[in-house]
Amino acid sequence: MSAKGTRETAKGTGPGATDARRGDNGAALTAGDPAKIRNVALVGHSGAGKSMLVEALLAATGAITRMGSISEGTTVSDSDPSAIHQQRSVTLSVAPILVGDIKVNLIDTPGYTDFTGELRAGLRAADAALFVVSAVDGIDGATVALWGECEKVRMPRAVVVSKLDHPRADFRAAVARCQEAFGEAVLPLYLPAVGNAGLIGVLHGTENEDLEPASDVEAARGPLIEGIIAESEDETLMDRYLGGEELPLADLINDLETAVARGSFFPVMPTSAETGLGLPELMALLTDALPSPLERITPAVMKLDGSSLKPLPCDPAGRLAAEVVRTTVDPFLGRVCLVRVFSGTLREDSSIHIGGRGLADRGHEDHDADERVTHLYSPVGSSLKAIPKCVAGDICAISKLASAETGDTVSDRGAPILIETWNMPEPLMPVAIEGASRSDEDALAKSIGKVAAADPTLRLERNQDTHQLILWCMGEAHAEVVLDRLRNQGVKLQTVDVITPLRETFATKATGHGRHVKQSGGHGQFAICDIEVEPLARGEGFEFTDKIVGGAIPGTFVTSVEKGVRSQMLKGVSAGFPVVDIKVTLVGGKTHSVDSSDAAFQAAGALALREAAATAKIQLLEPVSSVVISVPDDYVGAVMSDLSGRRGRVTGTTAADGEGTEISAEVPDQELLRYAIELRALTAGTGRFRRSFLRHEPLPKQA
Ligand SMILES: Nc1nc2c(ncn2[C@@H]2O[C@H](COP(=O)(O)OP(=O)(O)O)[C@@H](O)[C@H]2O)c(=O)[nH]1
Ligand SMILES: [Mg+2]
Repeated sequence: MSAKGTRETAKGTGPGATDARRGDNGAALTAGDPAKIRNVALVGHSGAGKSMLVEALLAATGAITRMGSISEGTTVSDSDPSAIHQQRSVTLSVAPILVGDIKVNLIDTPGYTDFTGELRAGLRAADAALFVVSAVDGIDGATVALWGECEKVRMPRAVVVSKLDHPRADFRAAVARCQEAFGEAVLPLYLPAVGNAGLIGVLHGTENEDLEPASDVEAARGPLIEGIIAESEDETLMDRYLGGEELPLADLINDLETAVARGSFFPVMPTSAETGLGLPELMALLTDALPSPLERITPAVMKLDGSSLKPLPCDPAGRLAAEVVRTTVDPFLGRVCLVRVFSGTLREDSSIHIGGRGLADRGHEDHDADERVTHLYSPVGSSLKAIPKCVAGDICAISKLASAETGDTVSDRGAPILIETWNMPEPLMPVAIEGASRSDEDALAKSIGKVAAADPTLRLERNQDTHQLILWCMGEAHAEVVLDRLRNQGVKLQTVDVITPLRETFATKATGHGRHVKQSGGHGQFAICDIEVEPLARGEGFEFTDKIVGGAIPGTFVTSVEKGVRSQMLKGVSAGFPVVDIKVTLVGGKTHSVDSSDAAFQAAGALALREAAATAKIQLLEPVSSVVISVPDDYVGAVMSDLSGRRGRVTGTTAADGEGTEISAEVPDQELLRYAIELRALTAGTGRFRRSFLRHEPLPKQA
């Protein structure tokens, strides 16, 4: 497998380093039947143990022969150089395991808020979510909010309590925290036996006679059974149970699995990646209770012209509908796309259509292209194993697609379609960068496009006024990853302060005399004009009137004066920012029959505006944005008082649909430079905001 060999060299672990750990359950890599596939996204706080759990499951099923480590950067999930550097996952990563004859695609997502774009993509590719919660730590607000989002779309979920081997681990306390955060329908399906020697099933019991059940197993049984039958479709069960009947175990397990697959009941599973505790039970849950792709509704599809189509079934023989959930640029393979197939079958050597819409504001123009699938792979982290086909419900990687970007639809060339795109988060933290030298500027211009194409959570802006190159990022950790990627392409660059594009205007009336006269020898220049400048209201722009009587300046030169004034307005008259909201009236001037010219009157017009500015009061204007912040009610007070510290004006609050409050405010852009991270800190990761430019307002002296 040549592709695999190059990947390992790229990882810097030396050729064959990963091979030594790779087992050979290769059969897991091609699935033929959607009923035998599970796609599970591991989500939760950074450091909860998701990547180690993936590693442990890979080892337990023989996909790798021994586990890698987070601190050494040798796990299957975290192979990105930035991930190894930051010691946390920065991208989503897929690794399949084979449990019995079922292929489970484990989709590891980064927990850190900066990388929610990757998390969204992971959930898009998944049919169920595994919330990983550390037995040692609390549950953060962002994870609770994510649970709420999954609830809205009825995403099937289970909770894994991790790190049970840890000296401070307390499973019961962790379950109590889960119930407080996620609700009553979250109940343990297993409890650790005394000494963490194994698990005892609250329903299933255990076949291992050496295990000593913890004292609370019996007590947990009643609530679990009630929890299951409360969600059961069989309404007679509750009556039978309340009537004292002993319900058959098989029926209960059956109902449990149905409720989990429907997204109405959420089992809690104790585990330790370190000791392997709970892994067999977790694998059984993944295959038996979590839904196959056949049980999930596929995303909406439409024709290229936007007209809608009937929903596609998850059928390998159906029309091809697949989606690029992630793109990376591999130094050896070029572009590698991670693809979830929703319908039909992707085959090696087939002709496909690639279409992308709706991300023009992120620098991705709408596009359509016909391409060929030359190489199809099953991904195991960043290692790729060639496969001949990928059926509906499965996840694969395609290399060497020239035009594909994250969010694009892959369909049949003969029957092209588009899948409705998912919600990608808006990057709100600006970082200004420049090349260390002129040649680095050129290299930067070349590389930045590639980096942006791979990352829909990055937005590029070349600011018209300040000429700065701005990277709009999700936060500092994301910015660091983006800068790393640019530096890895050999670009020397530095970050600089973001300049807020101010404006200038006249706060008082003024008159200006523009005299551009050069008549010493040769062809002379002669233009004289007098103007009056008055302030206009905010947003009115520019007005020019000609009040000359008696034709002191002929019409063509009046236009020249206006041109000169306009070009001076772009350059500014005081601090180098464009002048806006003024009215200029041409009131007088002189012309020479030979020496007057367009150029001379332009120069005179510009000079007249500068002269007027010298006697007027010039006011700087700053951009102000309209901001809408959504927070849980608990944080409304803190957010409001923080806003007033930012010179913000709250214009209203409303109850958001669902829960929490939406605060509308007007805030100067200058005060929003780091709001993406500061709001997060203020609200324990739960606050979100969106912003849009509103208007320019006078910049107060002290700002
Ligand atoms: N004691 C113990 N530590 C663990 C376990 N799983 C993960 N860790 C440690 O917890 C930290 C975060 O783990 P990681 O898998 O990167 O978490 P992620 O951010 O959720 O992917 C690392 O230092 C791991 O070594 C476990 O089962 N037991
Ligand atoms: Mg991780």
